[in-house]
Amino acid sequence: MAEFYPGVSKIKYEGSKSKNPLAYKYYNADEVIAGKKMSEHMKFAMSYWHTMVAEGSDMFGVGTLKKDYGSSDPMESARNKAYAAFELMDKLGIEYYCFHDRDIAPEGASLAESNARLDEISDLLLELNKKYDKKVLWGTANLFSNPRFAHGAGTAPNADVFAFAAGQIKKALDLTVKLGGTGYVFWGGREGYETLLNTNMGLELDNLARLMHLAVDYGRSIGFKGDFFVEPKPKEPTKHQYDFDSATVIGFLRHYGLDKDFKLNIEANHATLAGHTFAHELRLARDTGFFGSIDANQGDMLLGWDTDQFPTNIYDAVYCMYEVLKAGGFTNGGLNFDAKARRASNTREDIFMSYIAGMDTFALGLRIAQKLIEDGRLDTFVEERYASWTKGIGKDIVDGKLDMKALSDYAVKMGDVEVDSGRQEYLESIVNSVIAG
Ligand code: XUL
Ligand code: CO
Repeated sequence: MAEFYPGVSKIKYEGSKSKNPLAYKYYNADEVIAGKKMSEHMKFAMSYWHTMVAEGSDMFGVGTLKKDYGSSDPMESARNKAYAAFELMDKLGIEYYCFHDRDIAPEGASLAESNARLDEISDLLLELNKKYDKKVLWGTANLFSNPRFAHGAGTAPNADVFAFAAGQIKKALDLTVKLGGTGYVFWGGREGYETLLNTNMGLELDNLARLMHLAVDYGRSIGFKGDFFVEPKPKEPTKHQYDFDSATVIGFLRHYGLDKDFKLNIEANHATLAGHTFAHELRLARDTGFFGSIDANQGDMLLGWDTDQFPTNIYDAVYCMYEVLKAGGFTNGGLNFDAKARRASNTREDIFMSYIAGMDTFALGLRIAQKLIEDGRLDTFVEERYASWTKGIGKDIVDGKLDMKALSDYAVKMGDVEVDSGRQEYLESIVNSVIAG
């Protein structure tokens, strides 16, 4: 098989002093940190859509990096793309990948033809999974690119569109199971609305939940034991996306009885679009039992849209890995790079440098987060800050022993309260000192 990235050999760990652009400086796959190999902590995944498909077009210009994989025949190109994907993962030492149905095989003239194409390409992917020892992290269906989904998929006003979406999800679940995936993602796509003037919101929300229930029932019936994930996003493409943020999604899942089967796939850039930090979304998921998987990327705070940049912000990676470690690590989820090289980063080497930058950033994040936990000052501070809840009146409140009258009597007797310092600046300086080493 022809090499698609001939200028690049296997990327190795060379340590922080290395100036080699095609080497890891912090990601050392087999190094053990906190009892686990770095590769097991991270579960890095390649996103098929950005890495293998998107050519860098934007609304002002066409693509800057051709990804036809040496053929103008769509199926030949899809096969070559699969070989290229495994060459890339092998060279980067990435174990997992994530895909939409339409990323791996071109859509046909009918659902039946599209499905037949998926059967053919997934046979090849299965063979390549075995040959290279790679796995699917999660699969999903593209329910947003084709014009039939202009008004949504599960939330479309037309029931035929809902049925088509269900057909696609059924197939995408078949593929996920066939390829050994441990997750299935619902990202809203166009599940939202532009104007209430044409929208029956109540029905749309009910239908979205119906589609998810159908997916769970079908998935479990074919032996899918992994997690279903919802990936929150507040806007883009629609003005009001129903899966706005983690809190909204958790409420939705509980309201519709989906909370046993679903967890969250939290994306950094989506968190910031919702006006939250990445860490906030992760903490909420962890504290409510919905922590599942992560789409690692970053936005540009001055732009305010979903730029899907490769993550290079060390603070964000530290706070993210802090949450991952505190959550006990990934089970069915992992760190998927839902990220693309900038349009002007237009060579095949750039995609390697982009992954190296992202993986090294998260490796640094893991190393520093573990040091912060070992350091213990943050944990101790928080523990002491809430100490009043473990004894006396606080414990009685938690144990449900006091009513409003009893609390009022206590407050009247107590006089005023002495309020302690939150010490934010001091705590931030601890983080800096641990980062600086
Ligand atoms: C879109 C997005 C998607 C999902 C998968 O913003 O993040 O790529 O991750 O559909
Ligand atoms: Co994403």
